[in-house]
Amino acid sequence: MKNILVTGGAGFIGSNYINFILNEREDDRIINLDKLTYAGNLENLKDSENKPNYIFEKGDITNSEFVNYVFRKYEIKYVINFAAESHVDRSILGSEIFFRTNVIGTNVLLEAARRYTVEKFLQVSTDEVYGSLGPTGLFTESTPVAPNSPYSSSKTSADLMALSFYHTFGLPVVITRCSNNYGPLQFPEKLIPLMIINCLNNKKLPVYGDGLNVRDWIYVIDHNKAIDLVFEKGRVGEVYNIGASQEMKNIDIVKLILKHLGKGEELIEYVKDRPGHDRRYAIDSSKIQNELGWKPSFRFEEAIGKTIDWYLDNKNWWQRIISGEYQKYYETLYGNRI
Ligand code: NAD
Ligand code: TDX
Repeated sequence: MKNILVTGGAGFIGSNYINFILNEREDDRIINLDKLTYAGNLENLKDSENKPNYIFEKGDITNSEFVNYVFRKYEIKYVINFAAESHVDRSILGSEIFFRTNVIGTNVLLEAARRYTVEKFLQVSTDEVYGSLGPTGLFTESTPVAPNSPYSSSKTSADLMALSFYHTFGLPVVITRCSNNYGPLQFPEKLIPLMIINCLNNKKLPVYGDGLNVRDWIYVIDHNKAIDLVFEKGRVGEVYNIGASQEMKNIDIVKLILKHLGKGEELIEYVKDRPGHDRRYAIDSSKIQNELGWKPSFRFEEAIGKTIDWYLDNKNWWQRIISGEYQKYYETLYGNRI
């Protein structure tokens, strides 16, 4: 049995990961360490919470005393670090917490991993570390890092730190860099759930700038299968890009959601652009495909429909979220843009 510390397991990707893994196998024990920030929601884990090999510990990855206690208590030998502040717009409104959690928090975990001789440490990272692309080309693992937002610069710092722990101390670190995820349980500050929910509420759909920025979309289950493979078989000291080669312009996604929900394009509202808005992301994932045999199984056209249906079927989940603190954030961000 492996004792796997999963941090940030109450967030979007982490909770999908835990639910998926605990459904697949019973021989690993997952210890989910999460601070339960605005983005963390234990309701995401209701399918897993009663499983005997699932444990939840509420805590902050920047608290080294607590992190060390968790490593000791559960004899942690494996770490998958999902925990992060993850939203670019919030990092523009206030960057401090991004550097605290994403950089200091990762440092605390790496130090604990050294102390307790962890056998694998997977750092979940993002394609945003590579900066922005022009109309052509793809990010490969050897593309130089050139982050543009406080969020992406904090993730880049964490990546470089993790690699330095491999080179200096021989800590068995591996890094995944994935493109934009979508699917069930995504917090409604991100493009796809925000547009679905606004559409269902007949609210305006705020498209930044000219709407022609491009993102490369991957269904969250495909991302998590890739993480699992890298966790099991990825070579330490290496970076693996993850992406499903499904580039879309933002405006085309918004129109697709409107069409799927039978609403008119008059709901679209072009608003002031995000400062420093990266124009295009696109991932070359041939390394993980050729070396580890991963390939994505969901096509965007099909999985976006599944995702929209999930939000239609789970109105209670997102209504509870948007009725609280989130309302204040929405006013702060979009009040200034219109
Ligand atoms: P999310 O914001 O939905 O979830 C983050 C989770 O981390 C939450 O449960 C939160 O409570 C927890 N957390 C935050 N600060 C913490 C702290 N100090 N201590 C302990 N827990 C803390 O994020 P997500 O979209 O699920 O992203 C997960 C990871 O994947 C992040 O590292 C992100 O950078 C990376 N990533 C995300 C995407 C994407 O499209 N969402 C793409 C590539 C990489
Ligand atoms: O209201 C909006 N209007 C809009 O036009 C929002 C929220 C977004 N956008 C645009 C900005 C981006 O071009 O949509 C695109 C996607 O935006 P986000 O969902 O905020 O994602 P992004 O900034 O691309 O970052 C995401 O992918 C990489 C995740 O939030 C990161 O955690 C991940 O690392």
